Amino acid sequence: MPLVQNAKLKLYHAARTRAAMALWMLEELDEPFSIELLTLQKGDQRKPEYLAINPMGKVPTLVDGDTIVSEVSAICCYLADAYPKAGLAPAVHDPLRGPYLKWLFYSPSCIEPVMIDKALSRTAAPRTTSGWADYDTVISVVRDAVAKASPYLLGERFTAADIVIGSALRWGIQFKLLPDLPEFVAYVDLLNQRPALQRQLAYDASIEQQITA
Ligand SMILES: N[C@@H](CCC(=O)N[C@@H](CS)C(=O)NCC(=O)O)C(=O)O
Repeated sequence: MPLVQNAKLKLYHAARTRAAMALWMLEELDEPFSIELLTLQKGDQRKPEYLAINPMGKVPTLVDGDTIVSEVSAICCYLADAYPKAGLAPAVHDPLRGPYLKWLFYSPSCIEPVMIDKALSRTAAPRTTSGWADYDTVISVVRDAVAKASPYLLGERFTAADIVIGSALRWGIQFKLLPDLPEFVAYVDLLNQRPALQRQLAYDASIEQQITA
């Protein structure tokens, strides 16, 4: 892990959160970065100095020099474009850019809301009112895409969209909020083999040990 103190790239991170996706993304980039660890249980995310960069008081937040980005998909989108050497995004005029952006934002816009409805046993808003569809439709759309993945969503090329969609599927299956369809399991298993994801998981496991020690 190119973890370097005072690096230009800094991730505000907390273990076992959506920030894991931003950390995985940074690991894929292979650029030096530093981590500012927040302990959510202690309320670090509501301290004035953190609210100044993320007024919602949520992790993750990425700082890159003078640029501040929050929202996981926006962070992944930003990093892939700002550090193109890693090849994690199709270029703006590449025909694959459309599906890339769609999958990058499909997770927070559609998959997360239906998972949260399920987790809270909440009656879903009518699909004509909400910005997403009913659970079965949302899942079947992503299932079709994953079934066609060869091996990644956009074909041979791994992109930031795989980080966001793959993470949603991994957590959804783990917490039984998504069905463990063979297509989902095969795709998640493939992503689990990525050394960058393994480094992120090892880092989060180590900080969790420190918090609980
Ligand atoms: N829409 C945000 C969601 C971030 C989020 O909900 N983070 C949670 C952890 S998974 C958090 O910071 N919770 C602390 C709190 O709300 O106090 C994103 O995609 O980055």
